[in-house]
Amino acid sequence: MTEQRIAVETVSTDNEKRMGALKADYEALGARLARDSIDIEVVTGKVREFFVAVPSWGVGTGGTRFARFPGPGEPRNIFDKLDDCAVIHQLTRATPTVSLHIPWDKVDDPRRLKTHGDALGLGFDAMNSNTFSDAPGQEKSYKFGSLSHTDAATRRQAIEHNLECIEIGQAIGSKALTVWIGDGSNFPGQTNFTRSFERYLESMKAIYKHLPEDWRIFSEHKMYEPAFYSTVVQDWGTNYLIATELGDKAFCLVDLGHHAPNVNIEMIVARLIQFGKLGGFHFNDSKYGDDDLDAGAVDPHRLFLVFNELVDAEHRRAENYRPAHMIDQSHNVTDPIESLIRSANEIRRAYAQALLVNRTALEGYQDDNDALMASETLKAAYRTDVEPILAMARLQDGGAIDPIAAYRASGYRRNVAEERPAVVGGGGGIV
Ligand SMILES: [Mn+2]
Repeated sequence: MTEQRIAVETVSTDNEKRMGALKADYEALGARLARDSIDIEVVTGKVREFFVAVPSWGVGTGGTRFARFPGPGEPRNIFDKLDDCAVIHQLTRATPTVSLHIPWDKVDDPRRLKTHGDALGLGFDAMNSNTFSDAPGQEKSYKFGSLSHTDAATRRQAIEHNLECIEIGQAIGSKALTVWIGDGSNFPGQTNFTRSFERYLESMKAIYKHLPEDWRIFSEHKMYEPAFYSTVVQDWGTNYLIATELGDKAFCLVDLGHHAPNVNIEMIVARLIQFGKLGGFHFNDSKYGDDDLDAGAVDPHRLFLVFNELVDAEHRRAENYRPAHMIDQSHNVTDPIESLIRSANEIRRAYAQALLVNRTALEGYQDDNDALMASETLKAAYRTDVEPILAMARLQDGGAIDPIAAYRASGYRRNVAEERPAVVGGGGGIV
């Protein structure tokens, strides 16, 4: 029996109030879609089967390099974090797994994580290693790099850390390792591009050698930051080279915030799908850089265009296509639970809208070079308000019609603030 963090009655009372309106809206949308020969039940069914993993680090308040302003009831440890993640899943029914970060989520016995997750009905998605900061008591520093470091002993330590992440992951049922490194340089001439990439590849191969048969490894590219002149894994091209060099279990992870402004991310996604190397996503949104804002909050159309590529791949049964969906965000001015609820819904919204694209018509317009109608075909799907589908999907799985309203009605944050001591703010640094 799954332990519910929010009283079931709170959710059902809030749902009662909204049930009549939802039924009317759902019926109206169903009739509208039926005119285009789309069965709303089929779309709702697909949305119900679409899931995205929540990052354990996302339920704590984030910050910028200037400051962090903690909110009430901050999770004290990974068990509190899992409780918060369970709330998000209880209300959205879209986030049954959590992505852990080591060493932040390390406990003496990883089986305790599994037991706590099981009780809450949560599983574990990809493990994230951390060689971009120094853990207390760590022998070698990553100040000048980790997997690509000039010093062999430092590289060895970074490799061992990744192997430890795999080991912990195996104990809790994870099946993937995500590797993002902060390695790079701040000044021209500081590092030799070729040598540092050679060292990185050698280290990654050492990790890959120990990857269990049924696991996948995701490498994540990022054009800049924390290194400001160059990073070792800077773009999708380099990422593709890595995945190809390593082998069949290696894939590229696309974090939407890790590109130059105006880069055509949906096209990168299409290329990686075409060559069987798309591993998955870190969803978030941004205006200027790696802002880690809520998915779909700034540019929902871009999110839709990414999903248009994903549904296209699903539609033509692309080979080696099994992307992992994960959120990677930092919540600085909102209640992290509310931001993650909203993000999970926005990601499902983009998926539902992409499912409405008339692909046969689109292909015809593309073949006829009818640019306007091809563009209109995408626009027609994007303009459709699919909220009744999303709400119905949540309701049918026992979630909330309006999850943020139900969350606020529950008083969850107030309640946990009573047992979790207030965190003092201050120093900068994203957590
Ligand atoms: Mn990321």
